[in-house]
Amino acid sequence: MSPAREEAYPVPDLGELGRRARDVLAANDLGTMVTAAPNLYPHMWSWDAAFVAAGLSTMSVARALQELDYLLAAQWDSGMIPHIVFSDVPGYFPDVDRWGTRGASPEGVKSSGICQPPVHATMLRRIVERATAAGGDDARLADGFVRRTLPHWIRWHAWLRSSRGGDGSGLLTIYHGWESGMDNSPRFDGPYSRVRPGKMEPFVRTDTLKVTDTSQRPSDEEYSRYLWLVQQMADVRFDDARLPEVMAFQVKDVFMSAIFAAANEDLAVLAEQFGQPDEASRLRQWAREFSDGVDSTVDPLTGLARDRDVLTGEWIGLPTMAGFAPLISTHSEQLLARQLEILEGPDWTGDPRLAFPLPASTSTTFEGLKPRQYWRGPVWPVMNWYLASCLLRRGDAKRYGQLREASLAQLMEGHYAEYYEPFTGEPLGSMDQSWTAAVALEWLADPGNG
Ligand code: 2M8
Repeated sequence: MSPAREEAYPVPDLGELGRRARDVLAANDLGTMVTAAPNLYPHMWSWDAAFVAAGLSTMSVARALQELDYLLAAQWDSGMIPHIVFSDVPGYFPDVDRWGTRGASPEGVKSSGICQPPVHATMLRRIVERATAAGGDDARLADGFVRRTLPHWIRWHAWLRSSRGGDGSGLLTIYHGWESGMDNSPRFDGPYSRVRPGKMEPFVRTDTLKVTDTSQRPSDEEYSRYLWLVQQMADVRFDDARLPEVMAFQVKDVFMSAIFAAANEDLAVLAEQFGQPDEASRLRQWAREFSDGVDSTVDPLTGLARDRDVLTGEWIGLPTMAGFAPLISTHSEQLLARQLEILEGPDWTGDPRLAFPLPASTSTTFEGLKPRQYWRGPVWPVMNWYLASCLLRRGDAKRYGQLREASLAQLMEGHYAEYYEPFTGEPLGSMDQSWTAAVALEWLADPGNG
């Protein structure tokens, strides 16, 4: 780090950061679930819940497992874990009625009808390791939890593999940008441009009532496409087998596929530990299949991984964070080295204009960069922690340490914001985002030096 950078980094007051993170999670906790954020997202989101559970486990393994249990209770008969489990708090749109999932979801479950990236098994493995190291009640609880829930996590992975990745490409298909978790990323501009909304119920958004600077959120036109896709699914009663025939948006999501590859490896470790060697070897096969699938998308010119539009067959090679999918899952040392070089180069964390040397959601030199707009440019703390934790798993304590230092310095500004402006460090979106607080606790709990 340059001397100028060095100076820009105050030594973080870890105690204060940790206390604030705990306060955010406690305030967002409804008792049954920790909502993704107060007001803006007053429900449980699938991948948020997994990150939140990891953060909670630094304080209470029991509370962390309860969070995962609550999510699992909403699992559909097919094996899908829905992307939203609704609380009774009003004020989020689209709500369960607009989703039209009643009858398709299990009796008593109020959920959306799509999925999100499967980070759960990776977070569960983390929690189990933490609990095992603590011993005593924590270890016993985690042991009982894995024994009881392992079949459900395996069913989730089996559903992803068969319904979304059964074509042998080693890549998962998404039918809605919301499934990627990176809703309005420029990755999806091409596929969305071909979604032509038909006749549907009028709607009133609630997100722009809460984030009143509308330049930070997707546009109304984008929302009408999002809702049209919901309607297309509802029209076939969320029948997985019919989605390929009817959906106007179908993308092979490379980042989600890499997450799936890593999660299969983690679930295989748990299956092995808990006496299921056959399941472990099936999961390892999927891990390999999807890590190969991700590697196969890399553009030899840019070195970045690419999505593919299933309906047109076109590659989507924009410089977004998804291009770094191989950092999560590749077995190729050469590819890993090339990706790290790009990551640390002038288009990403090496850009001297950055407030902190952290990867943004798109390259900072990308012509379509919108530094304040959601997934079109801001820095997302949760993603930085996730990528860093993948590097640490590979034994790269040095880079983990650098990302940790910059991430903690970023969070010193006094909020746990959903996302940050890359050049000024201004907090944006929700100011009390649960997963941001959760990953702060993870950074604090794990200095990365073993
Ligand atoms: C955002 O997505 C939701 C829709 O799912 C929204 O904008 O209403 C995304 O950032 C997503 O990745 C995240 O899980 C969710 C809750 O934090 O918010």
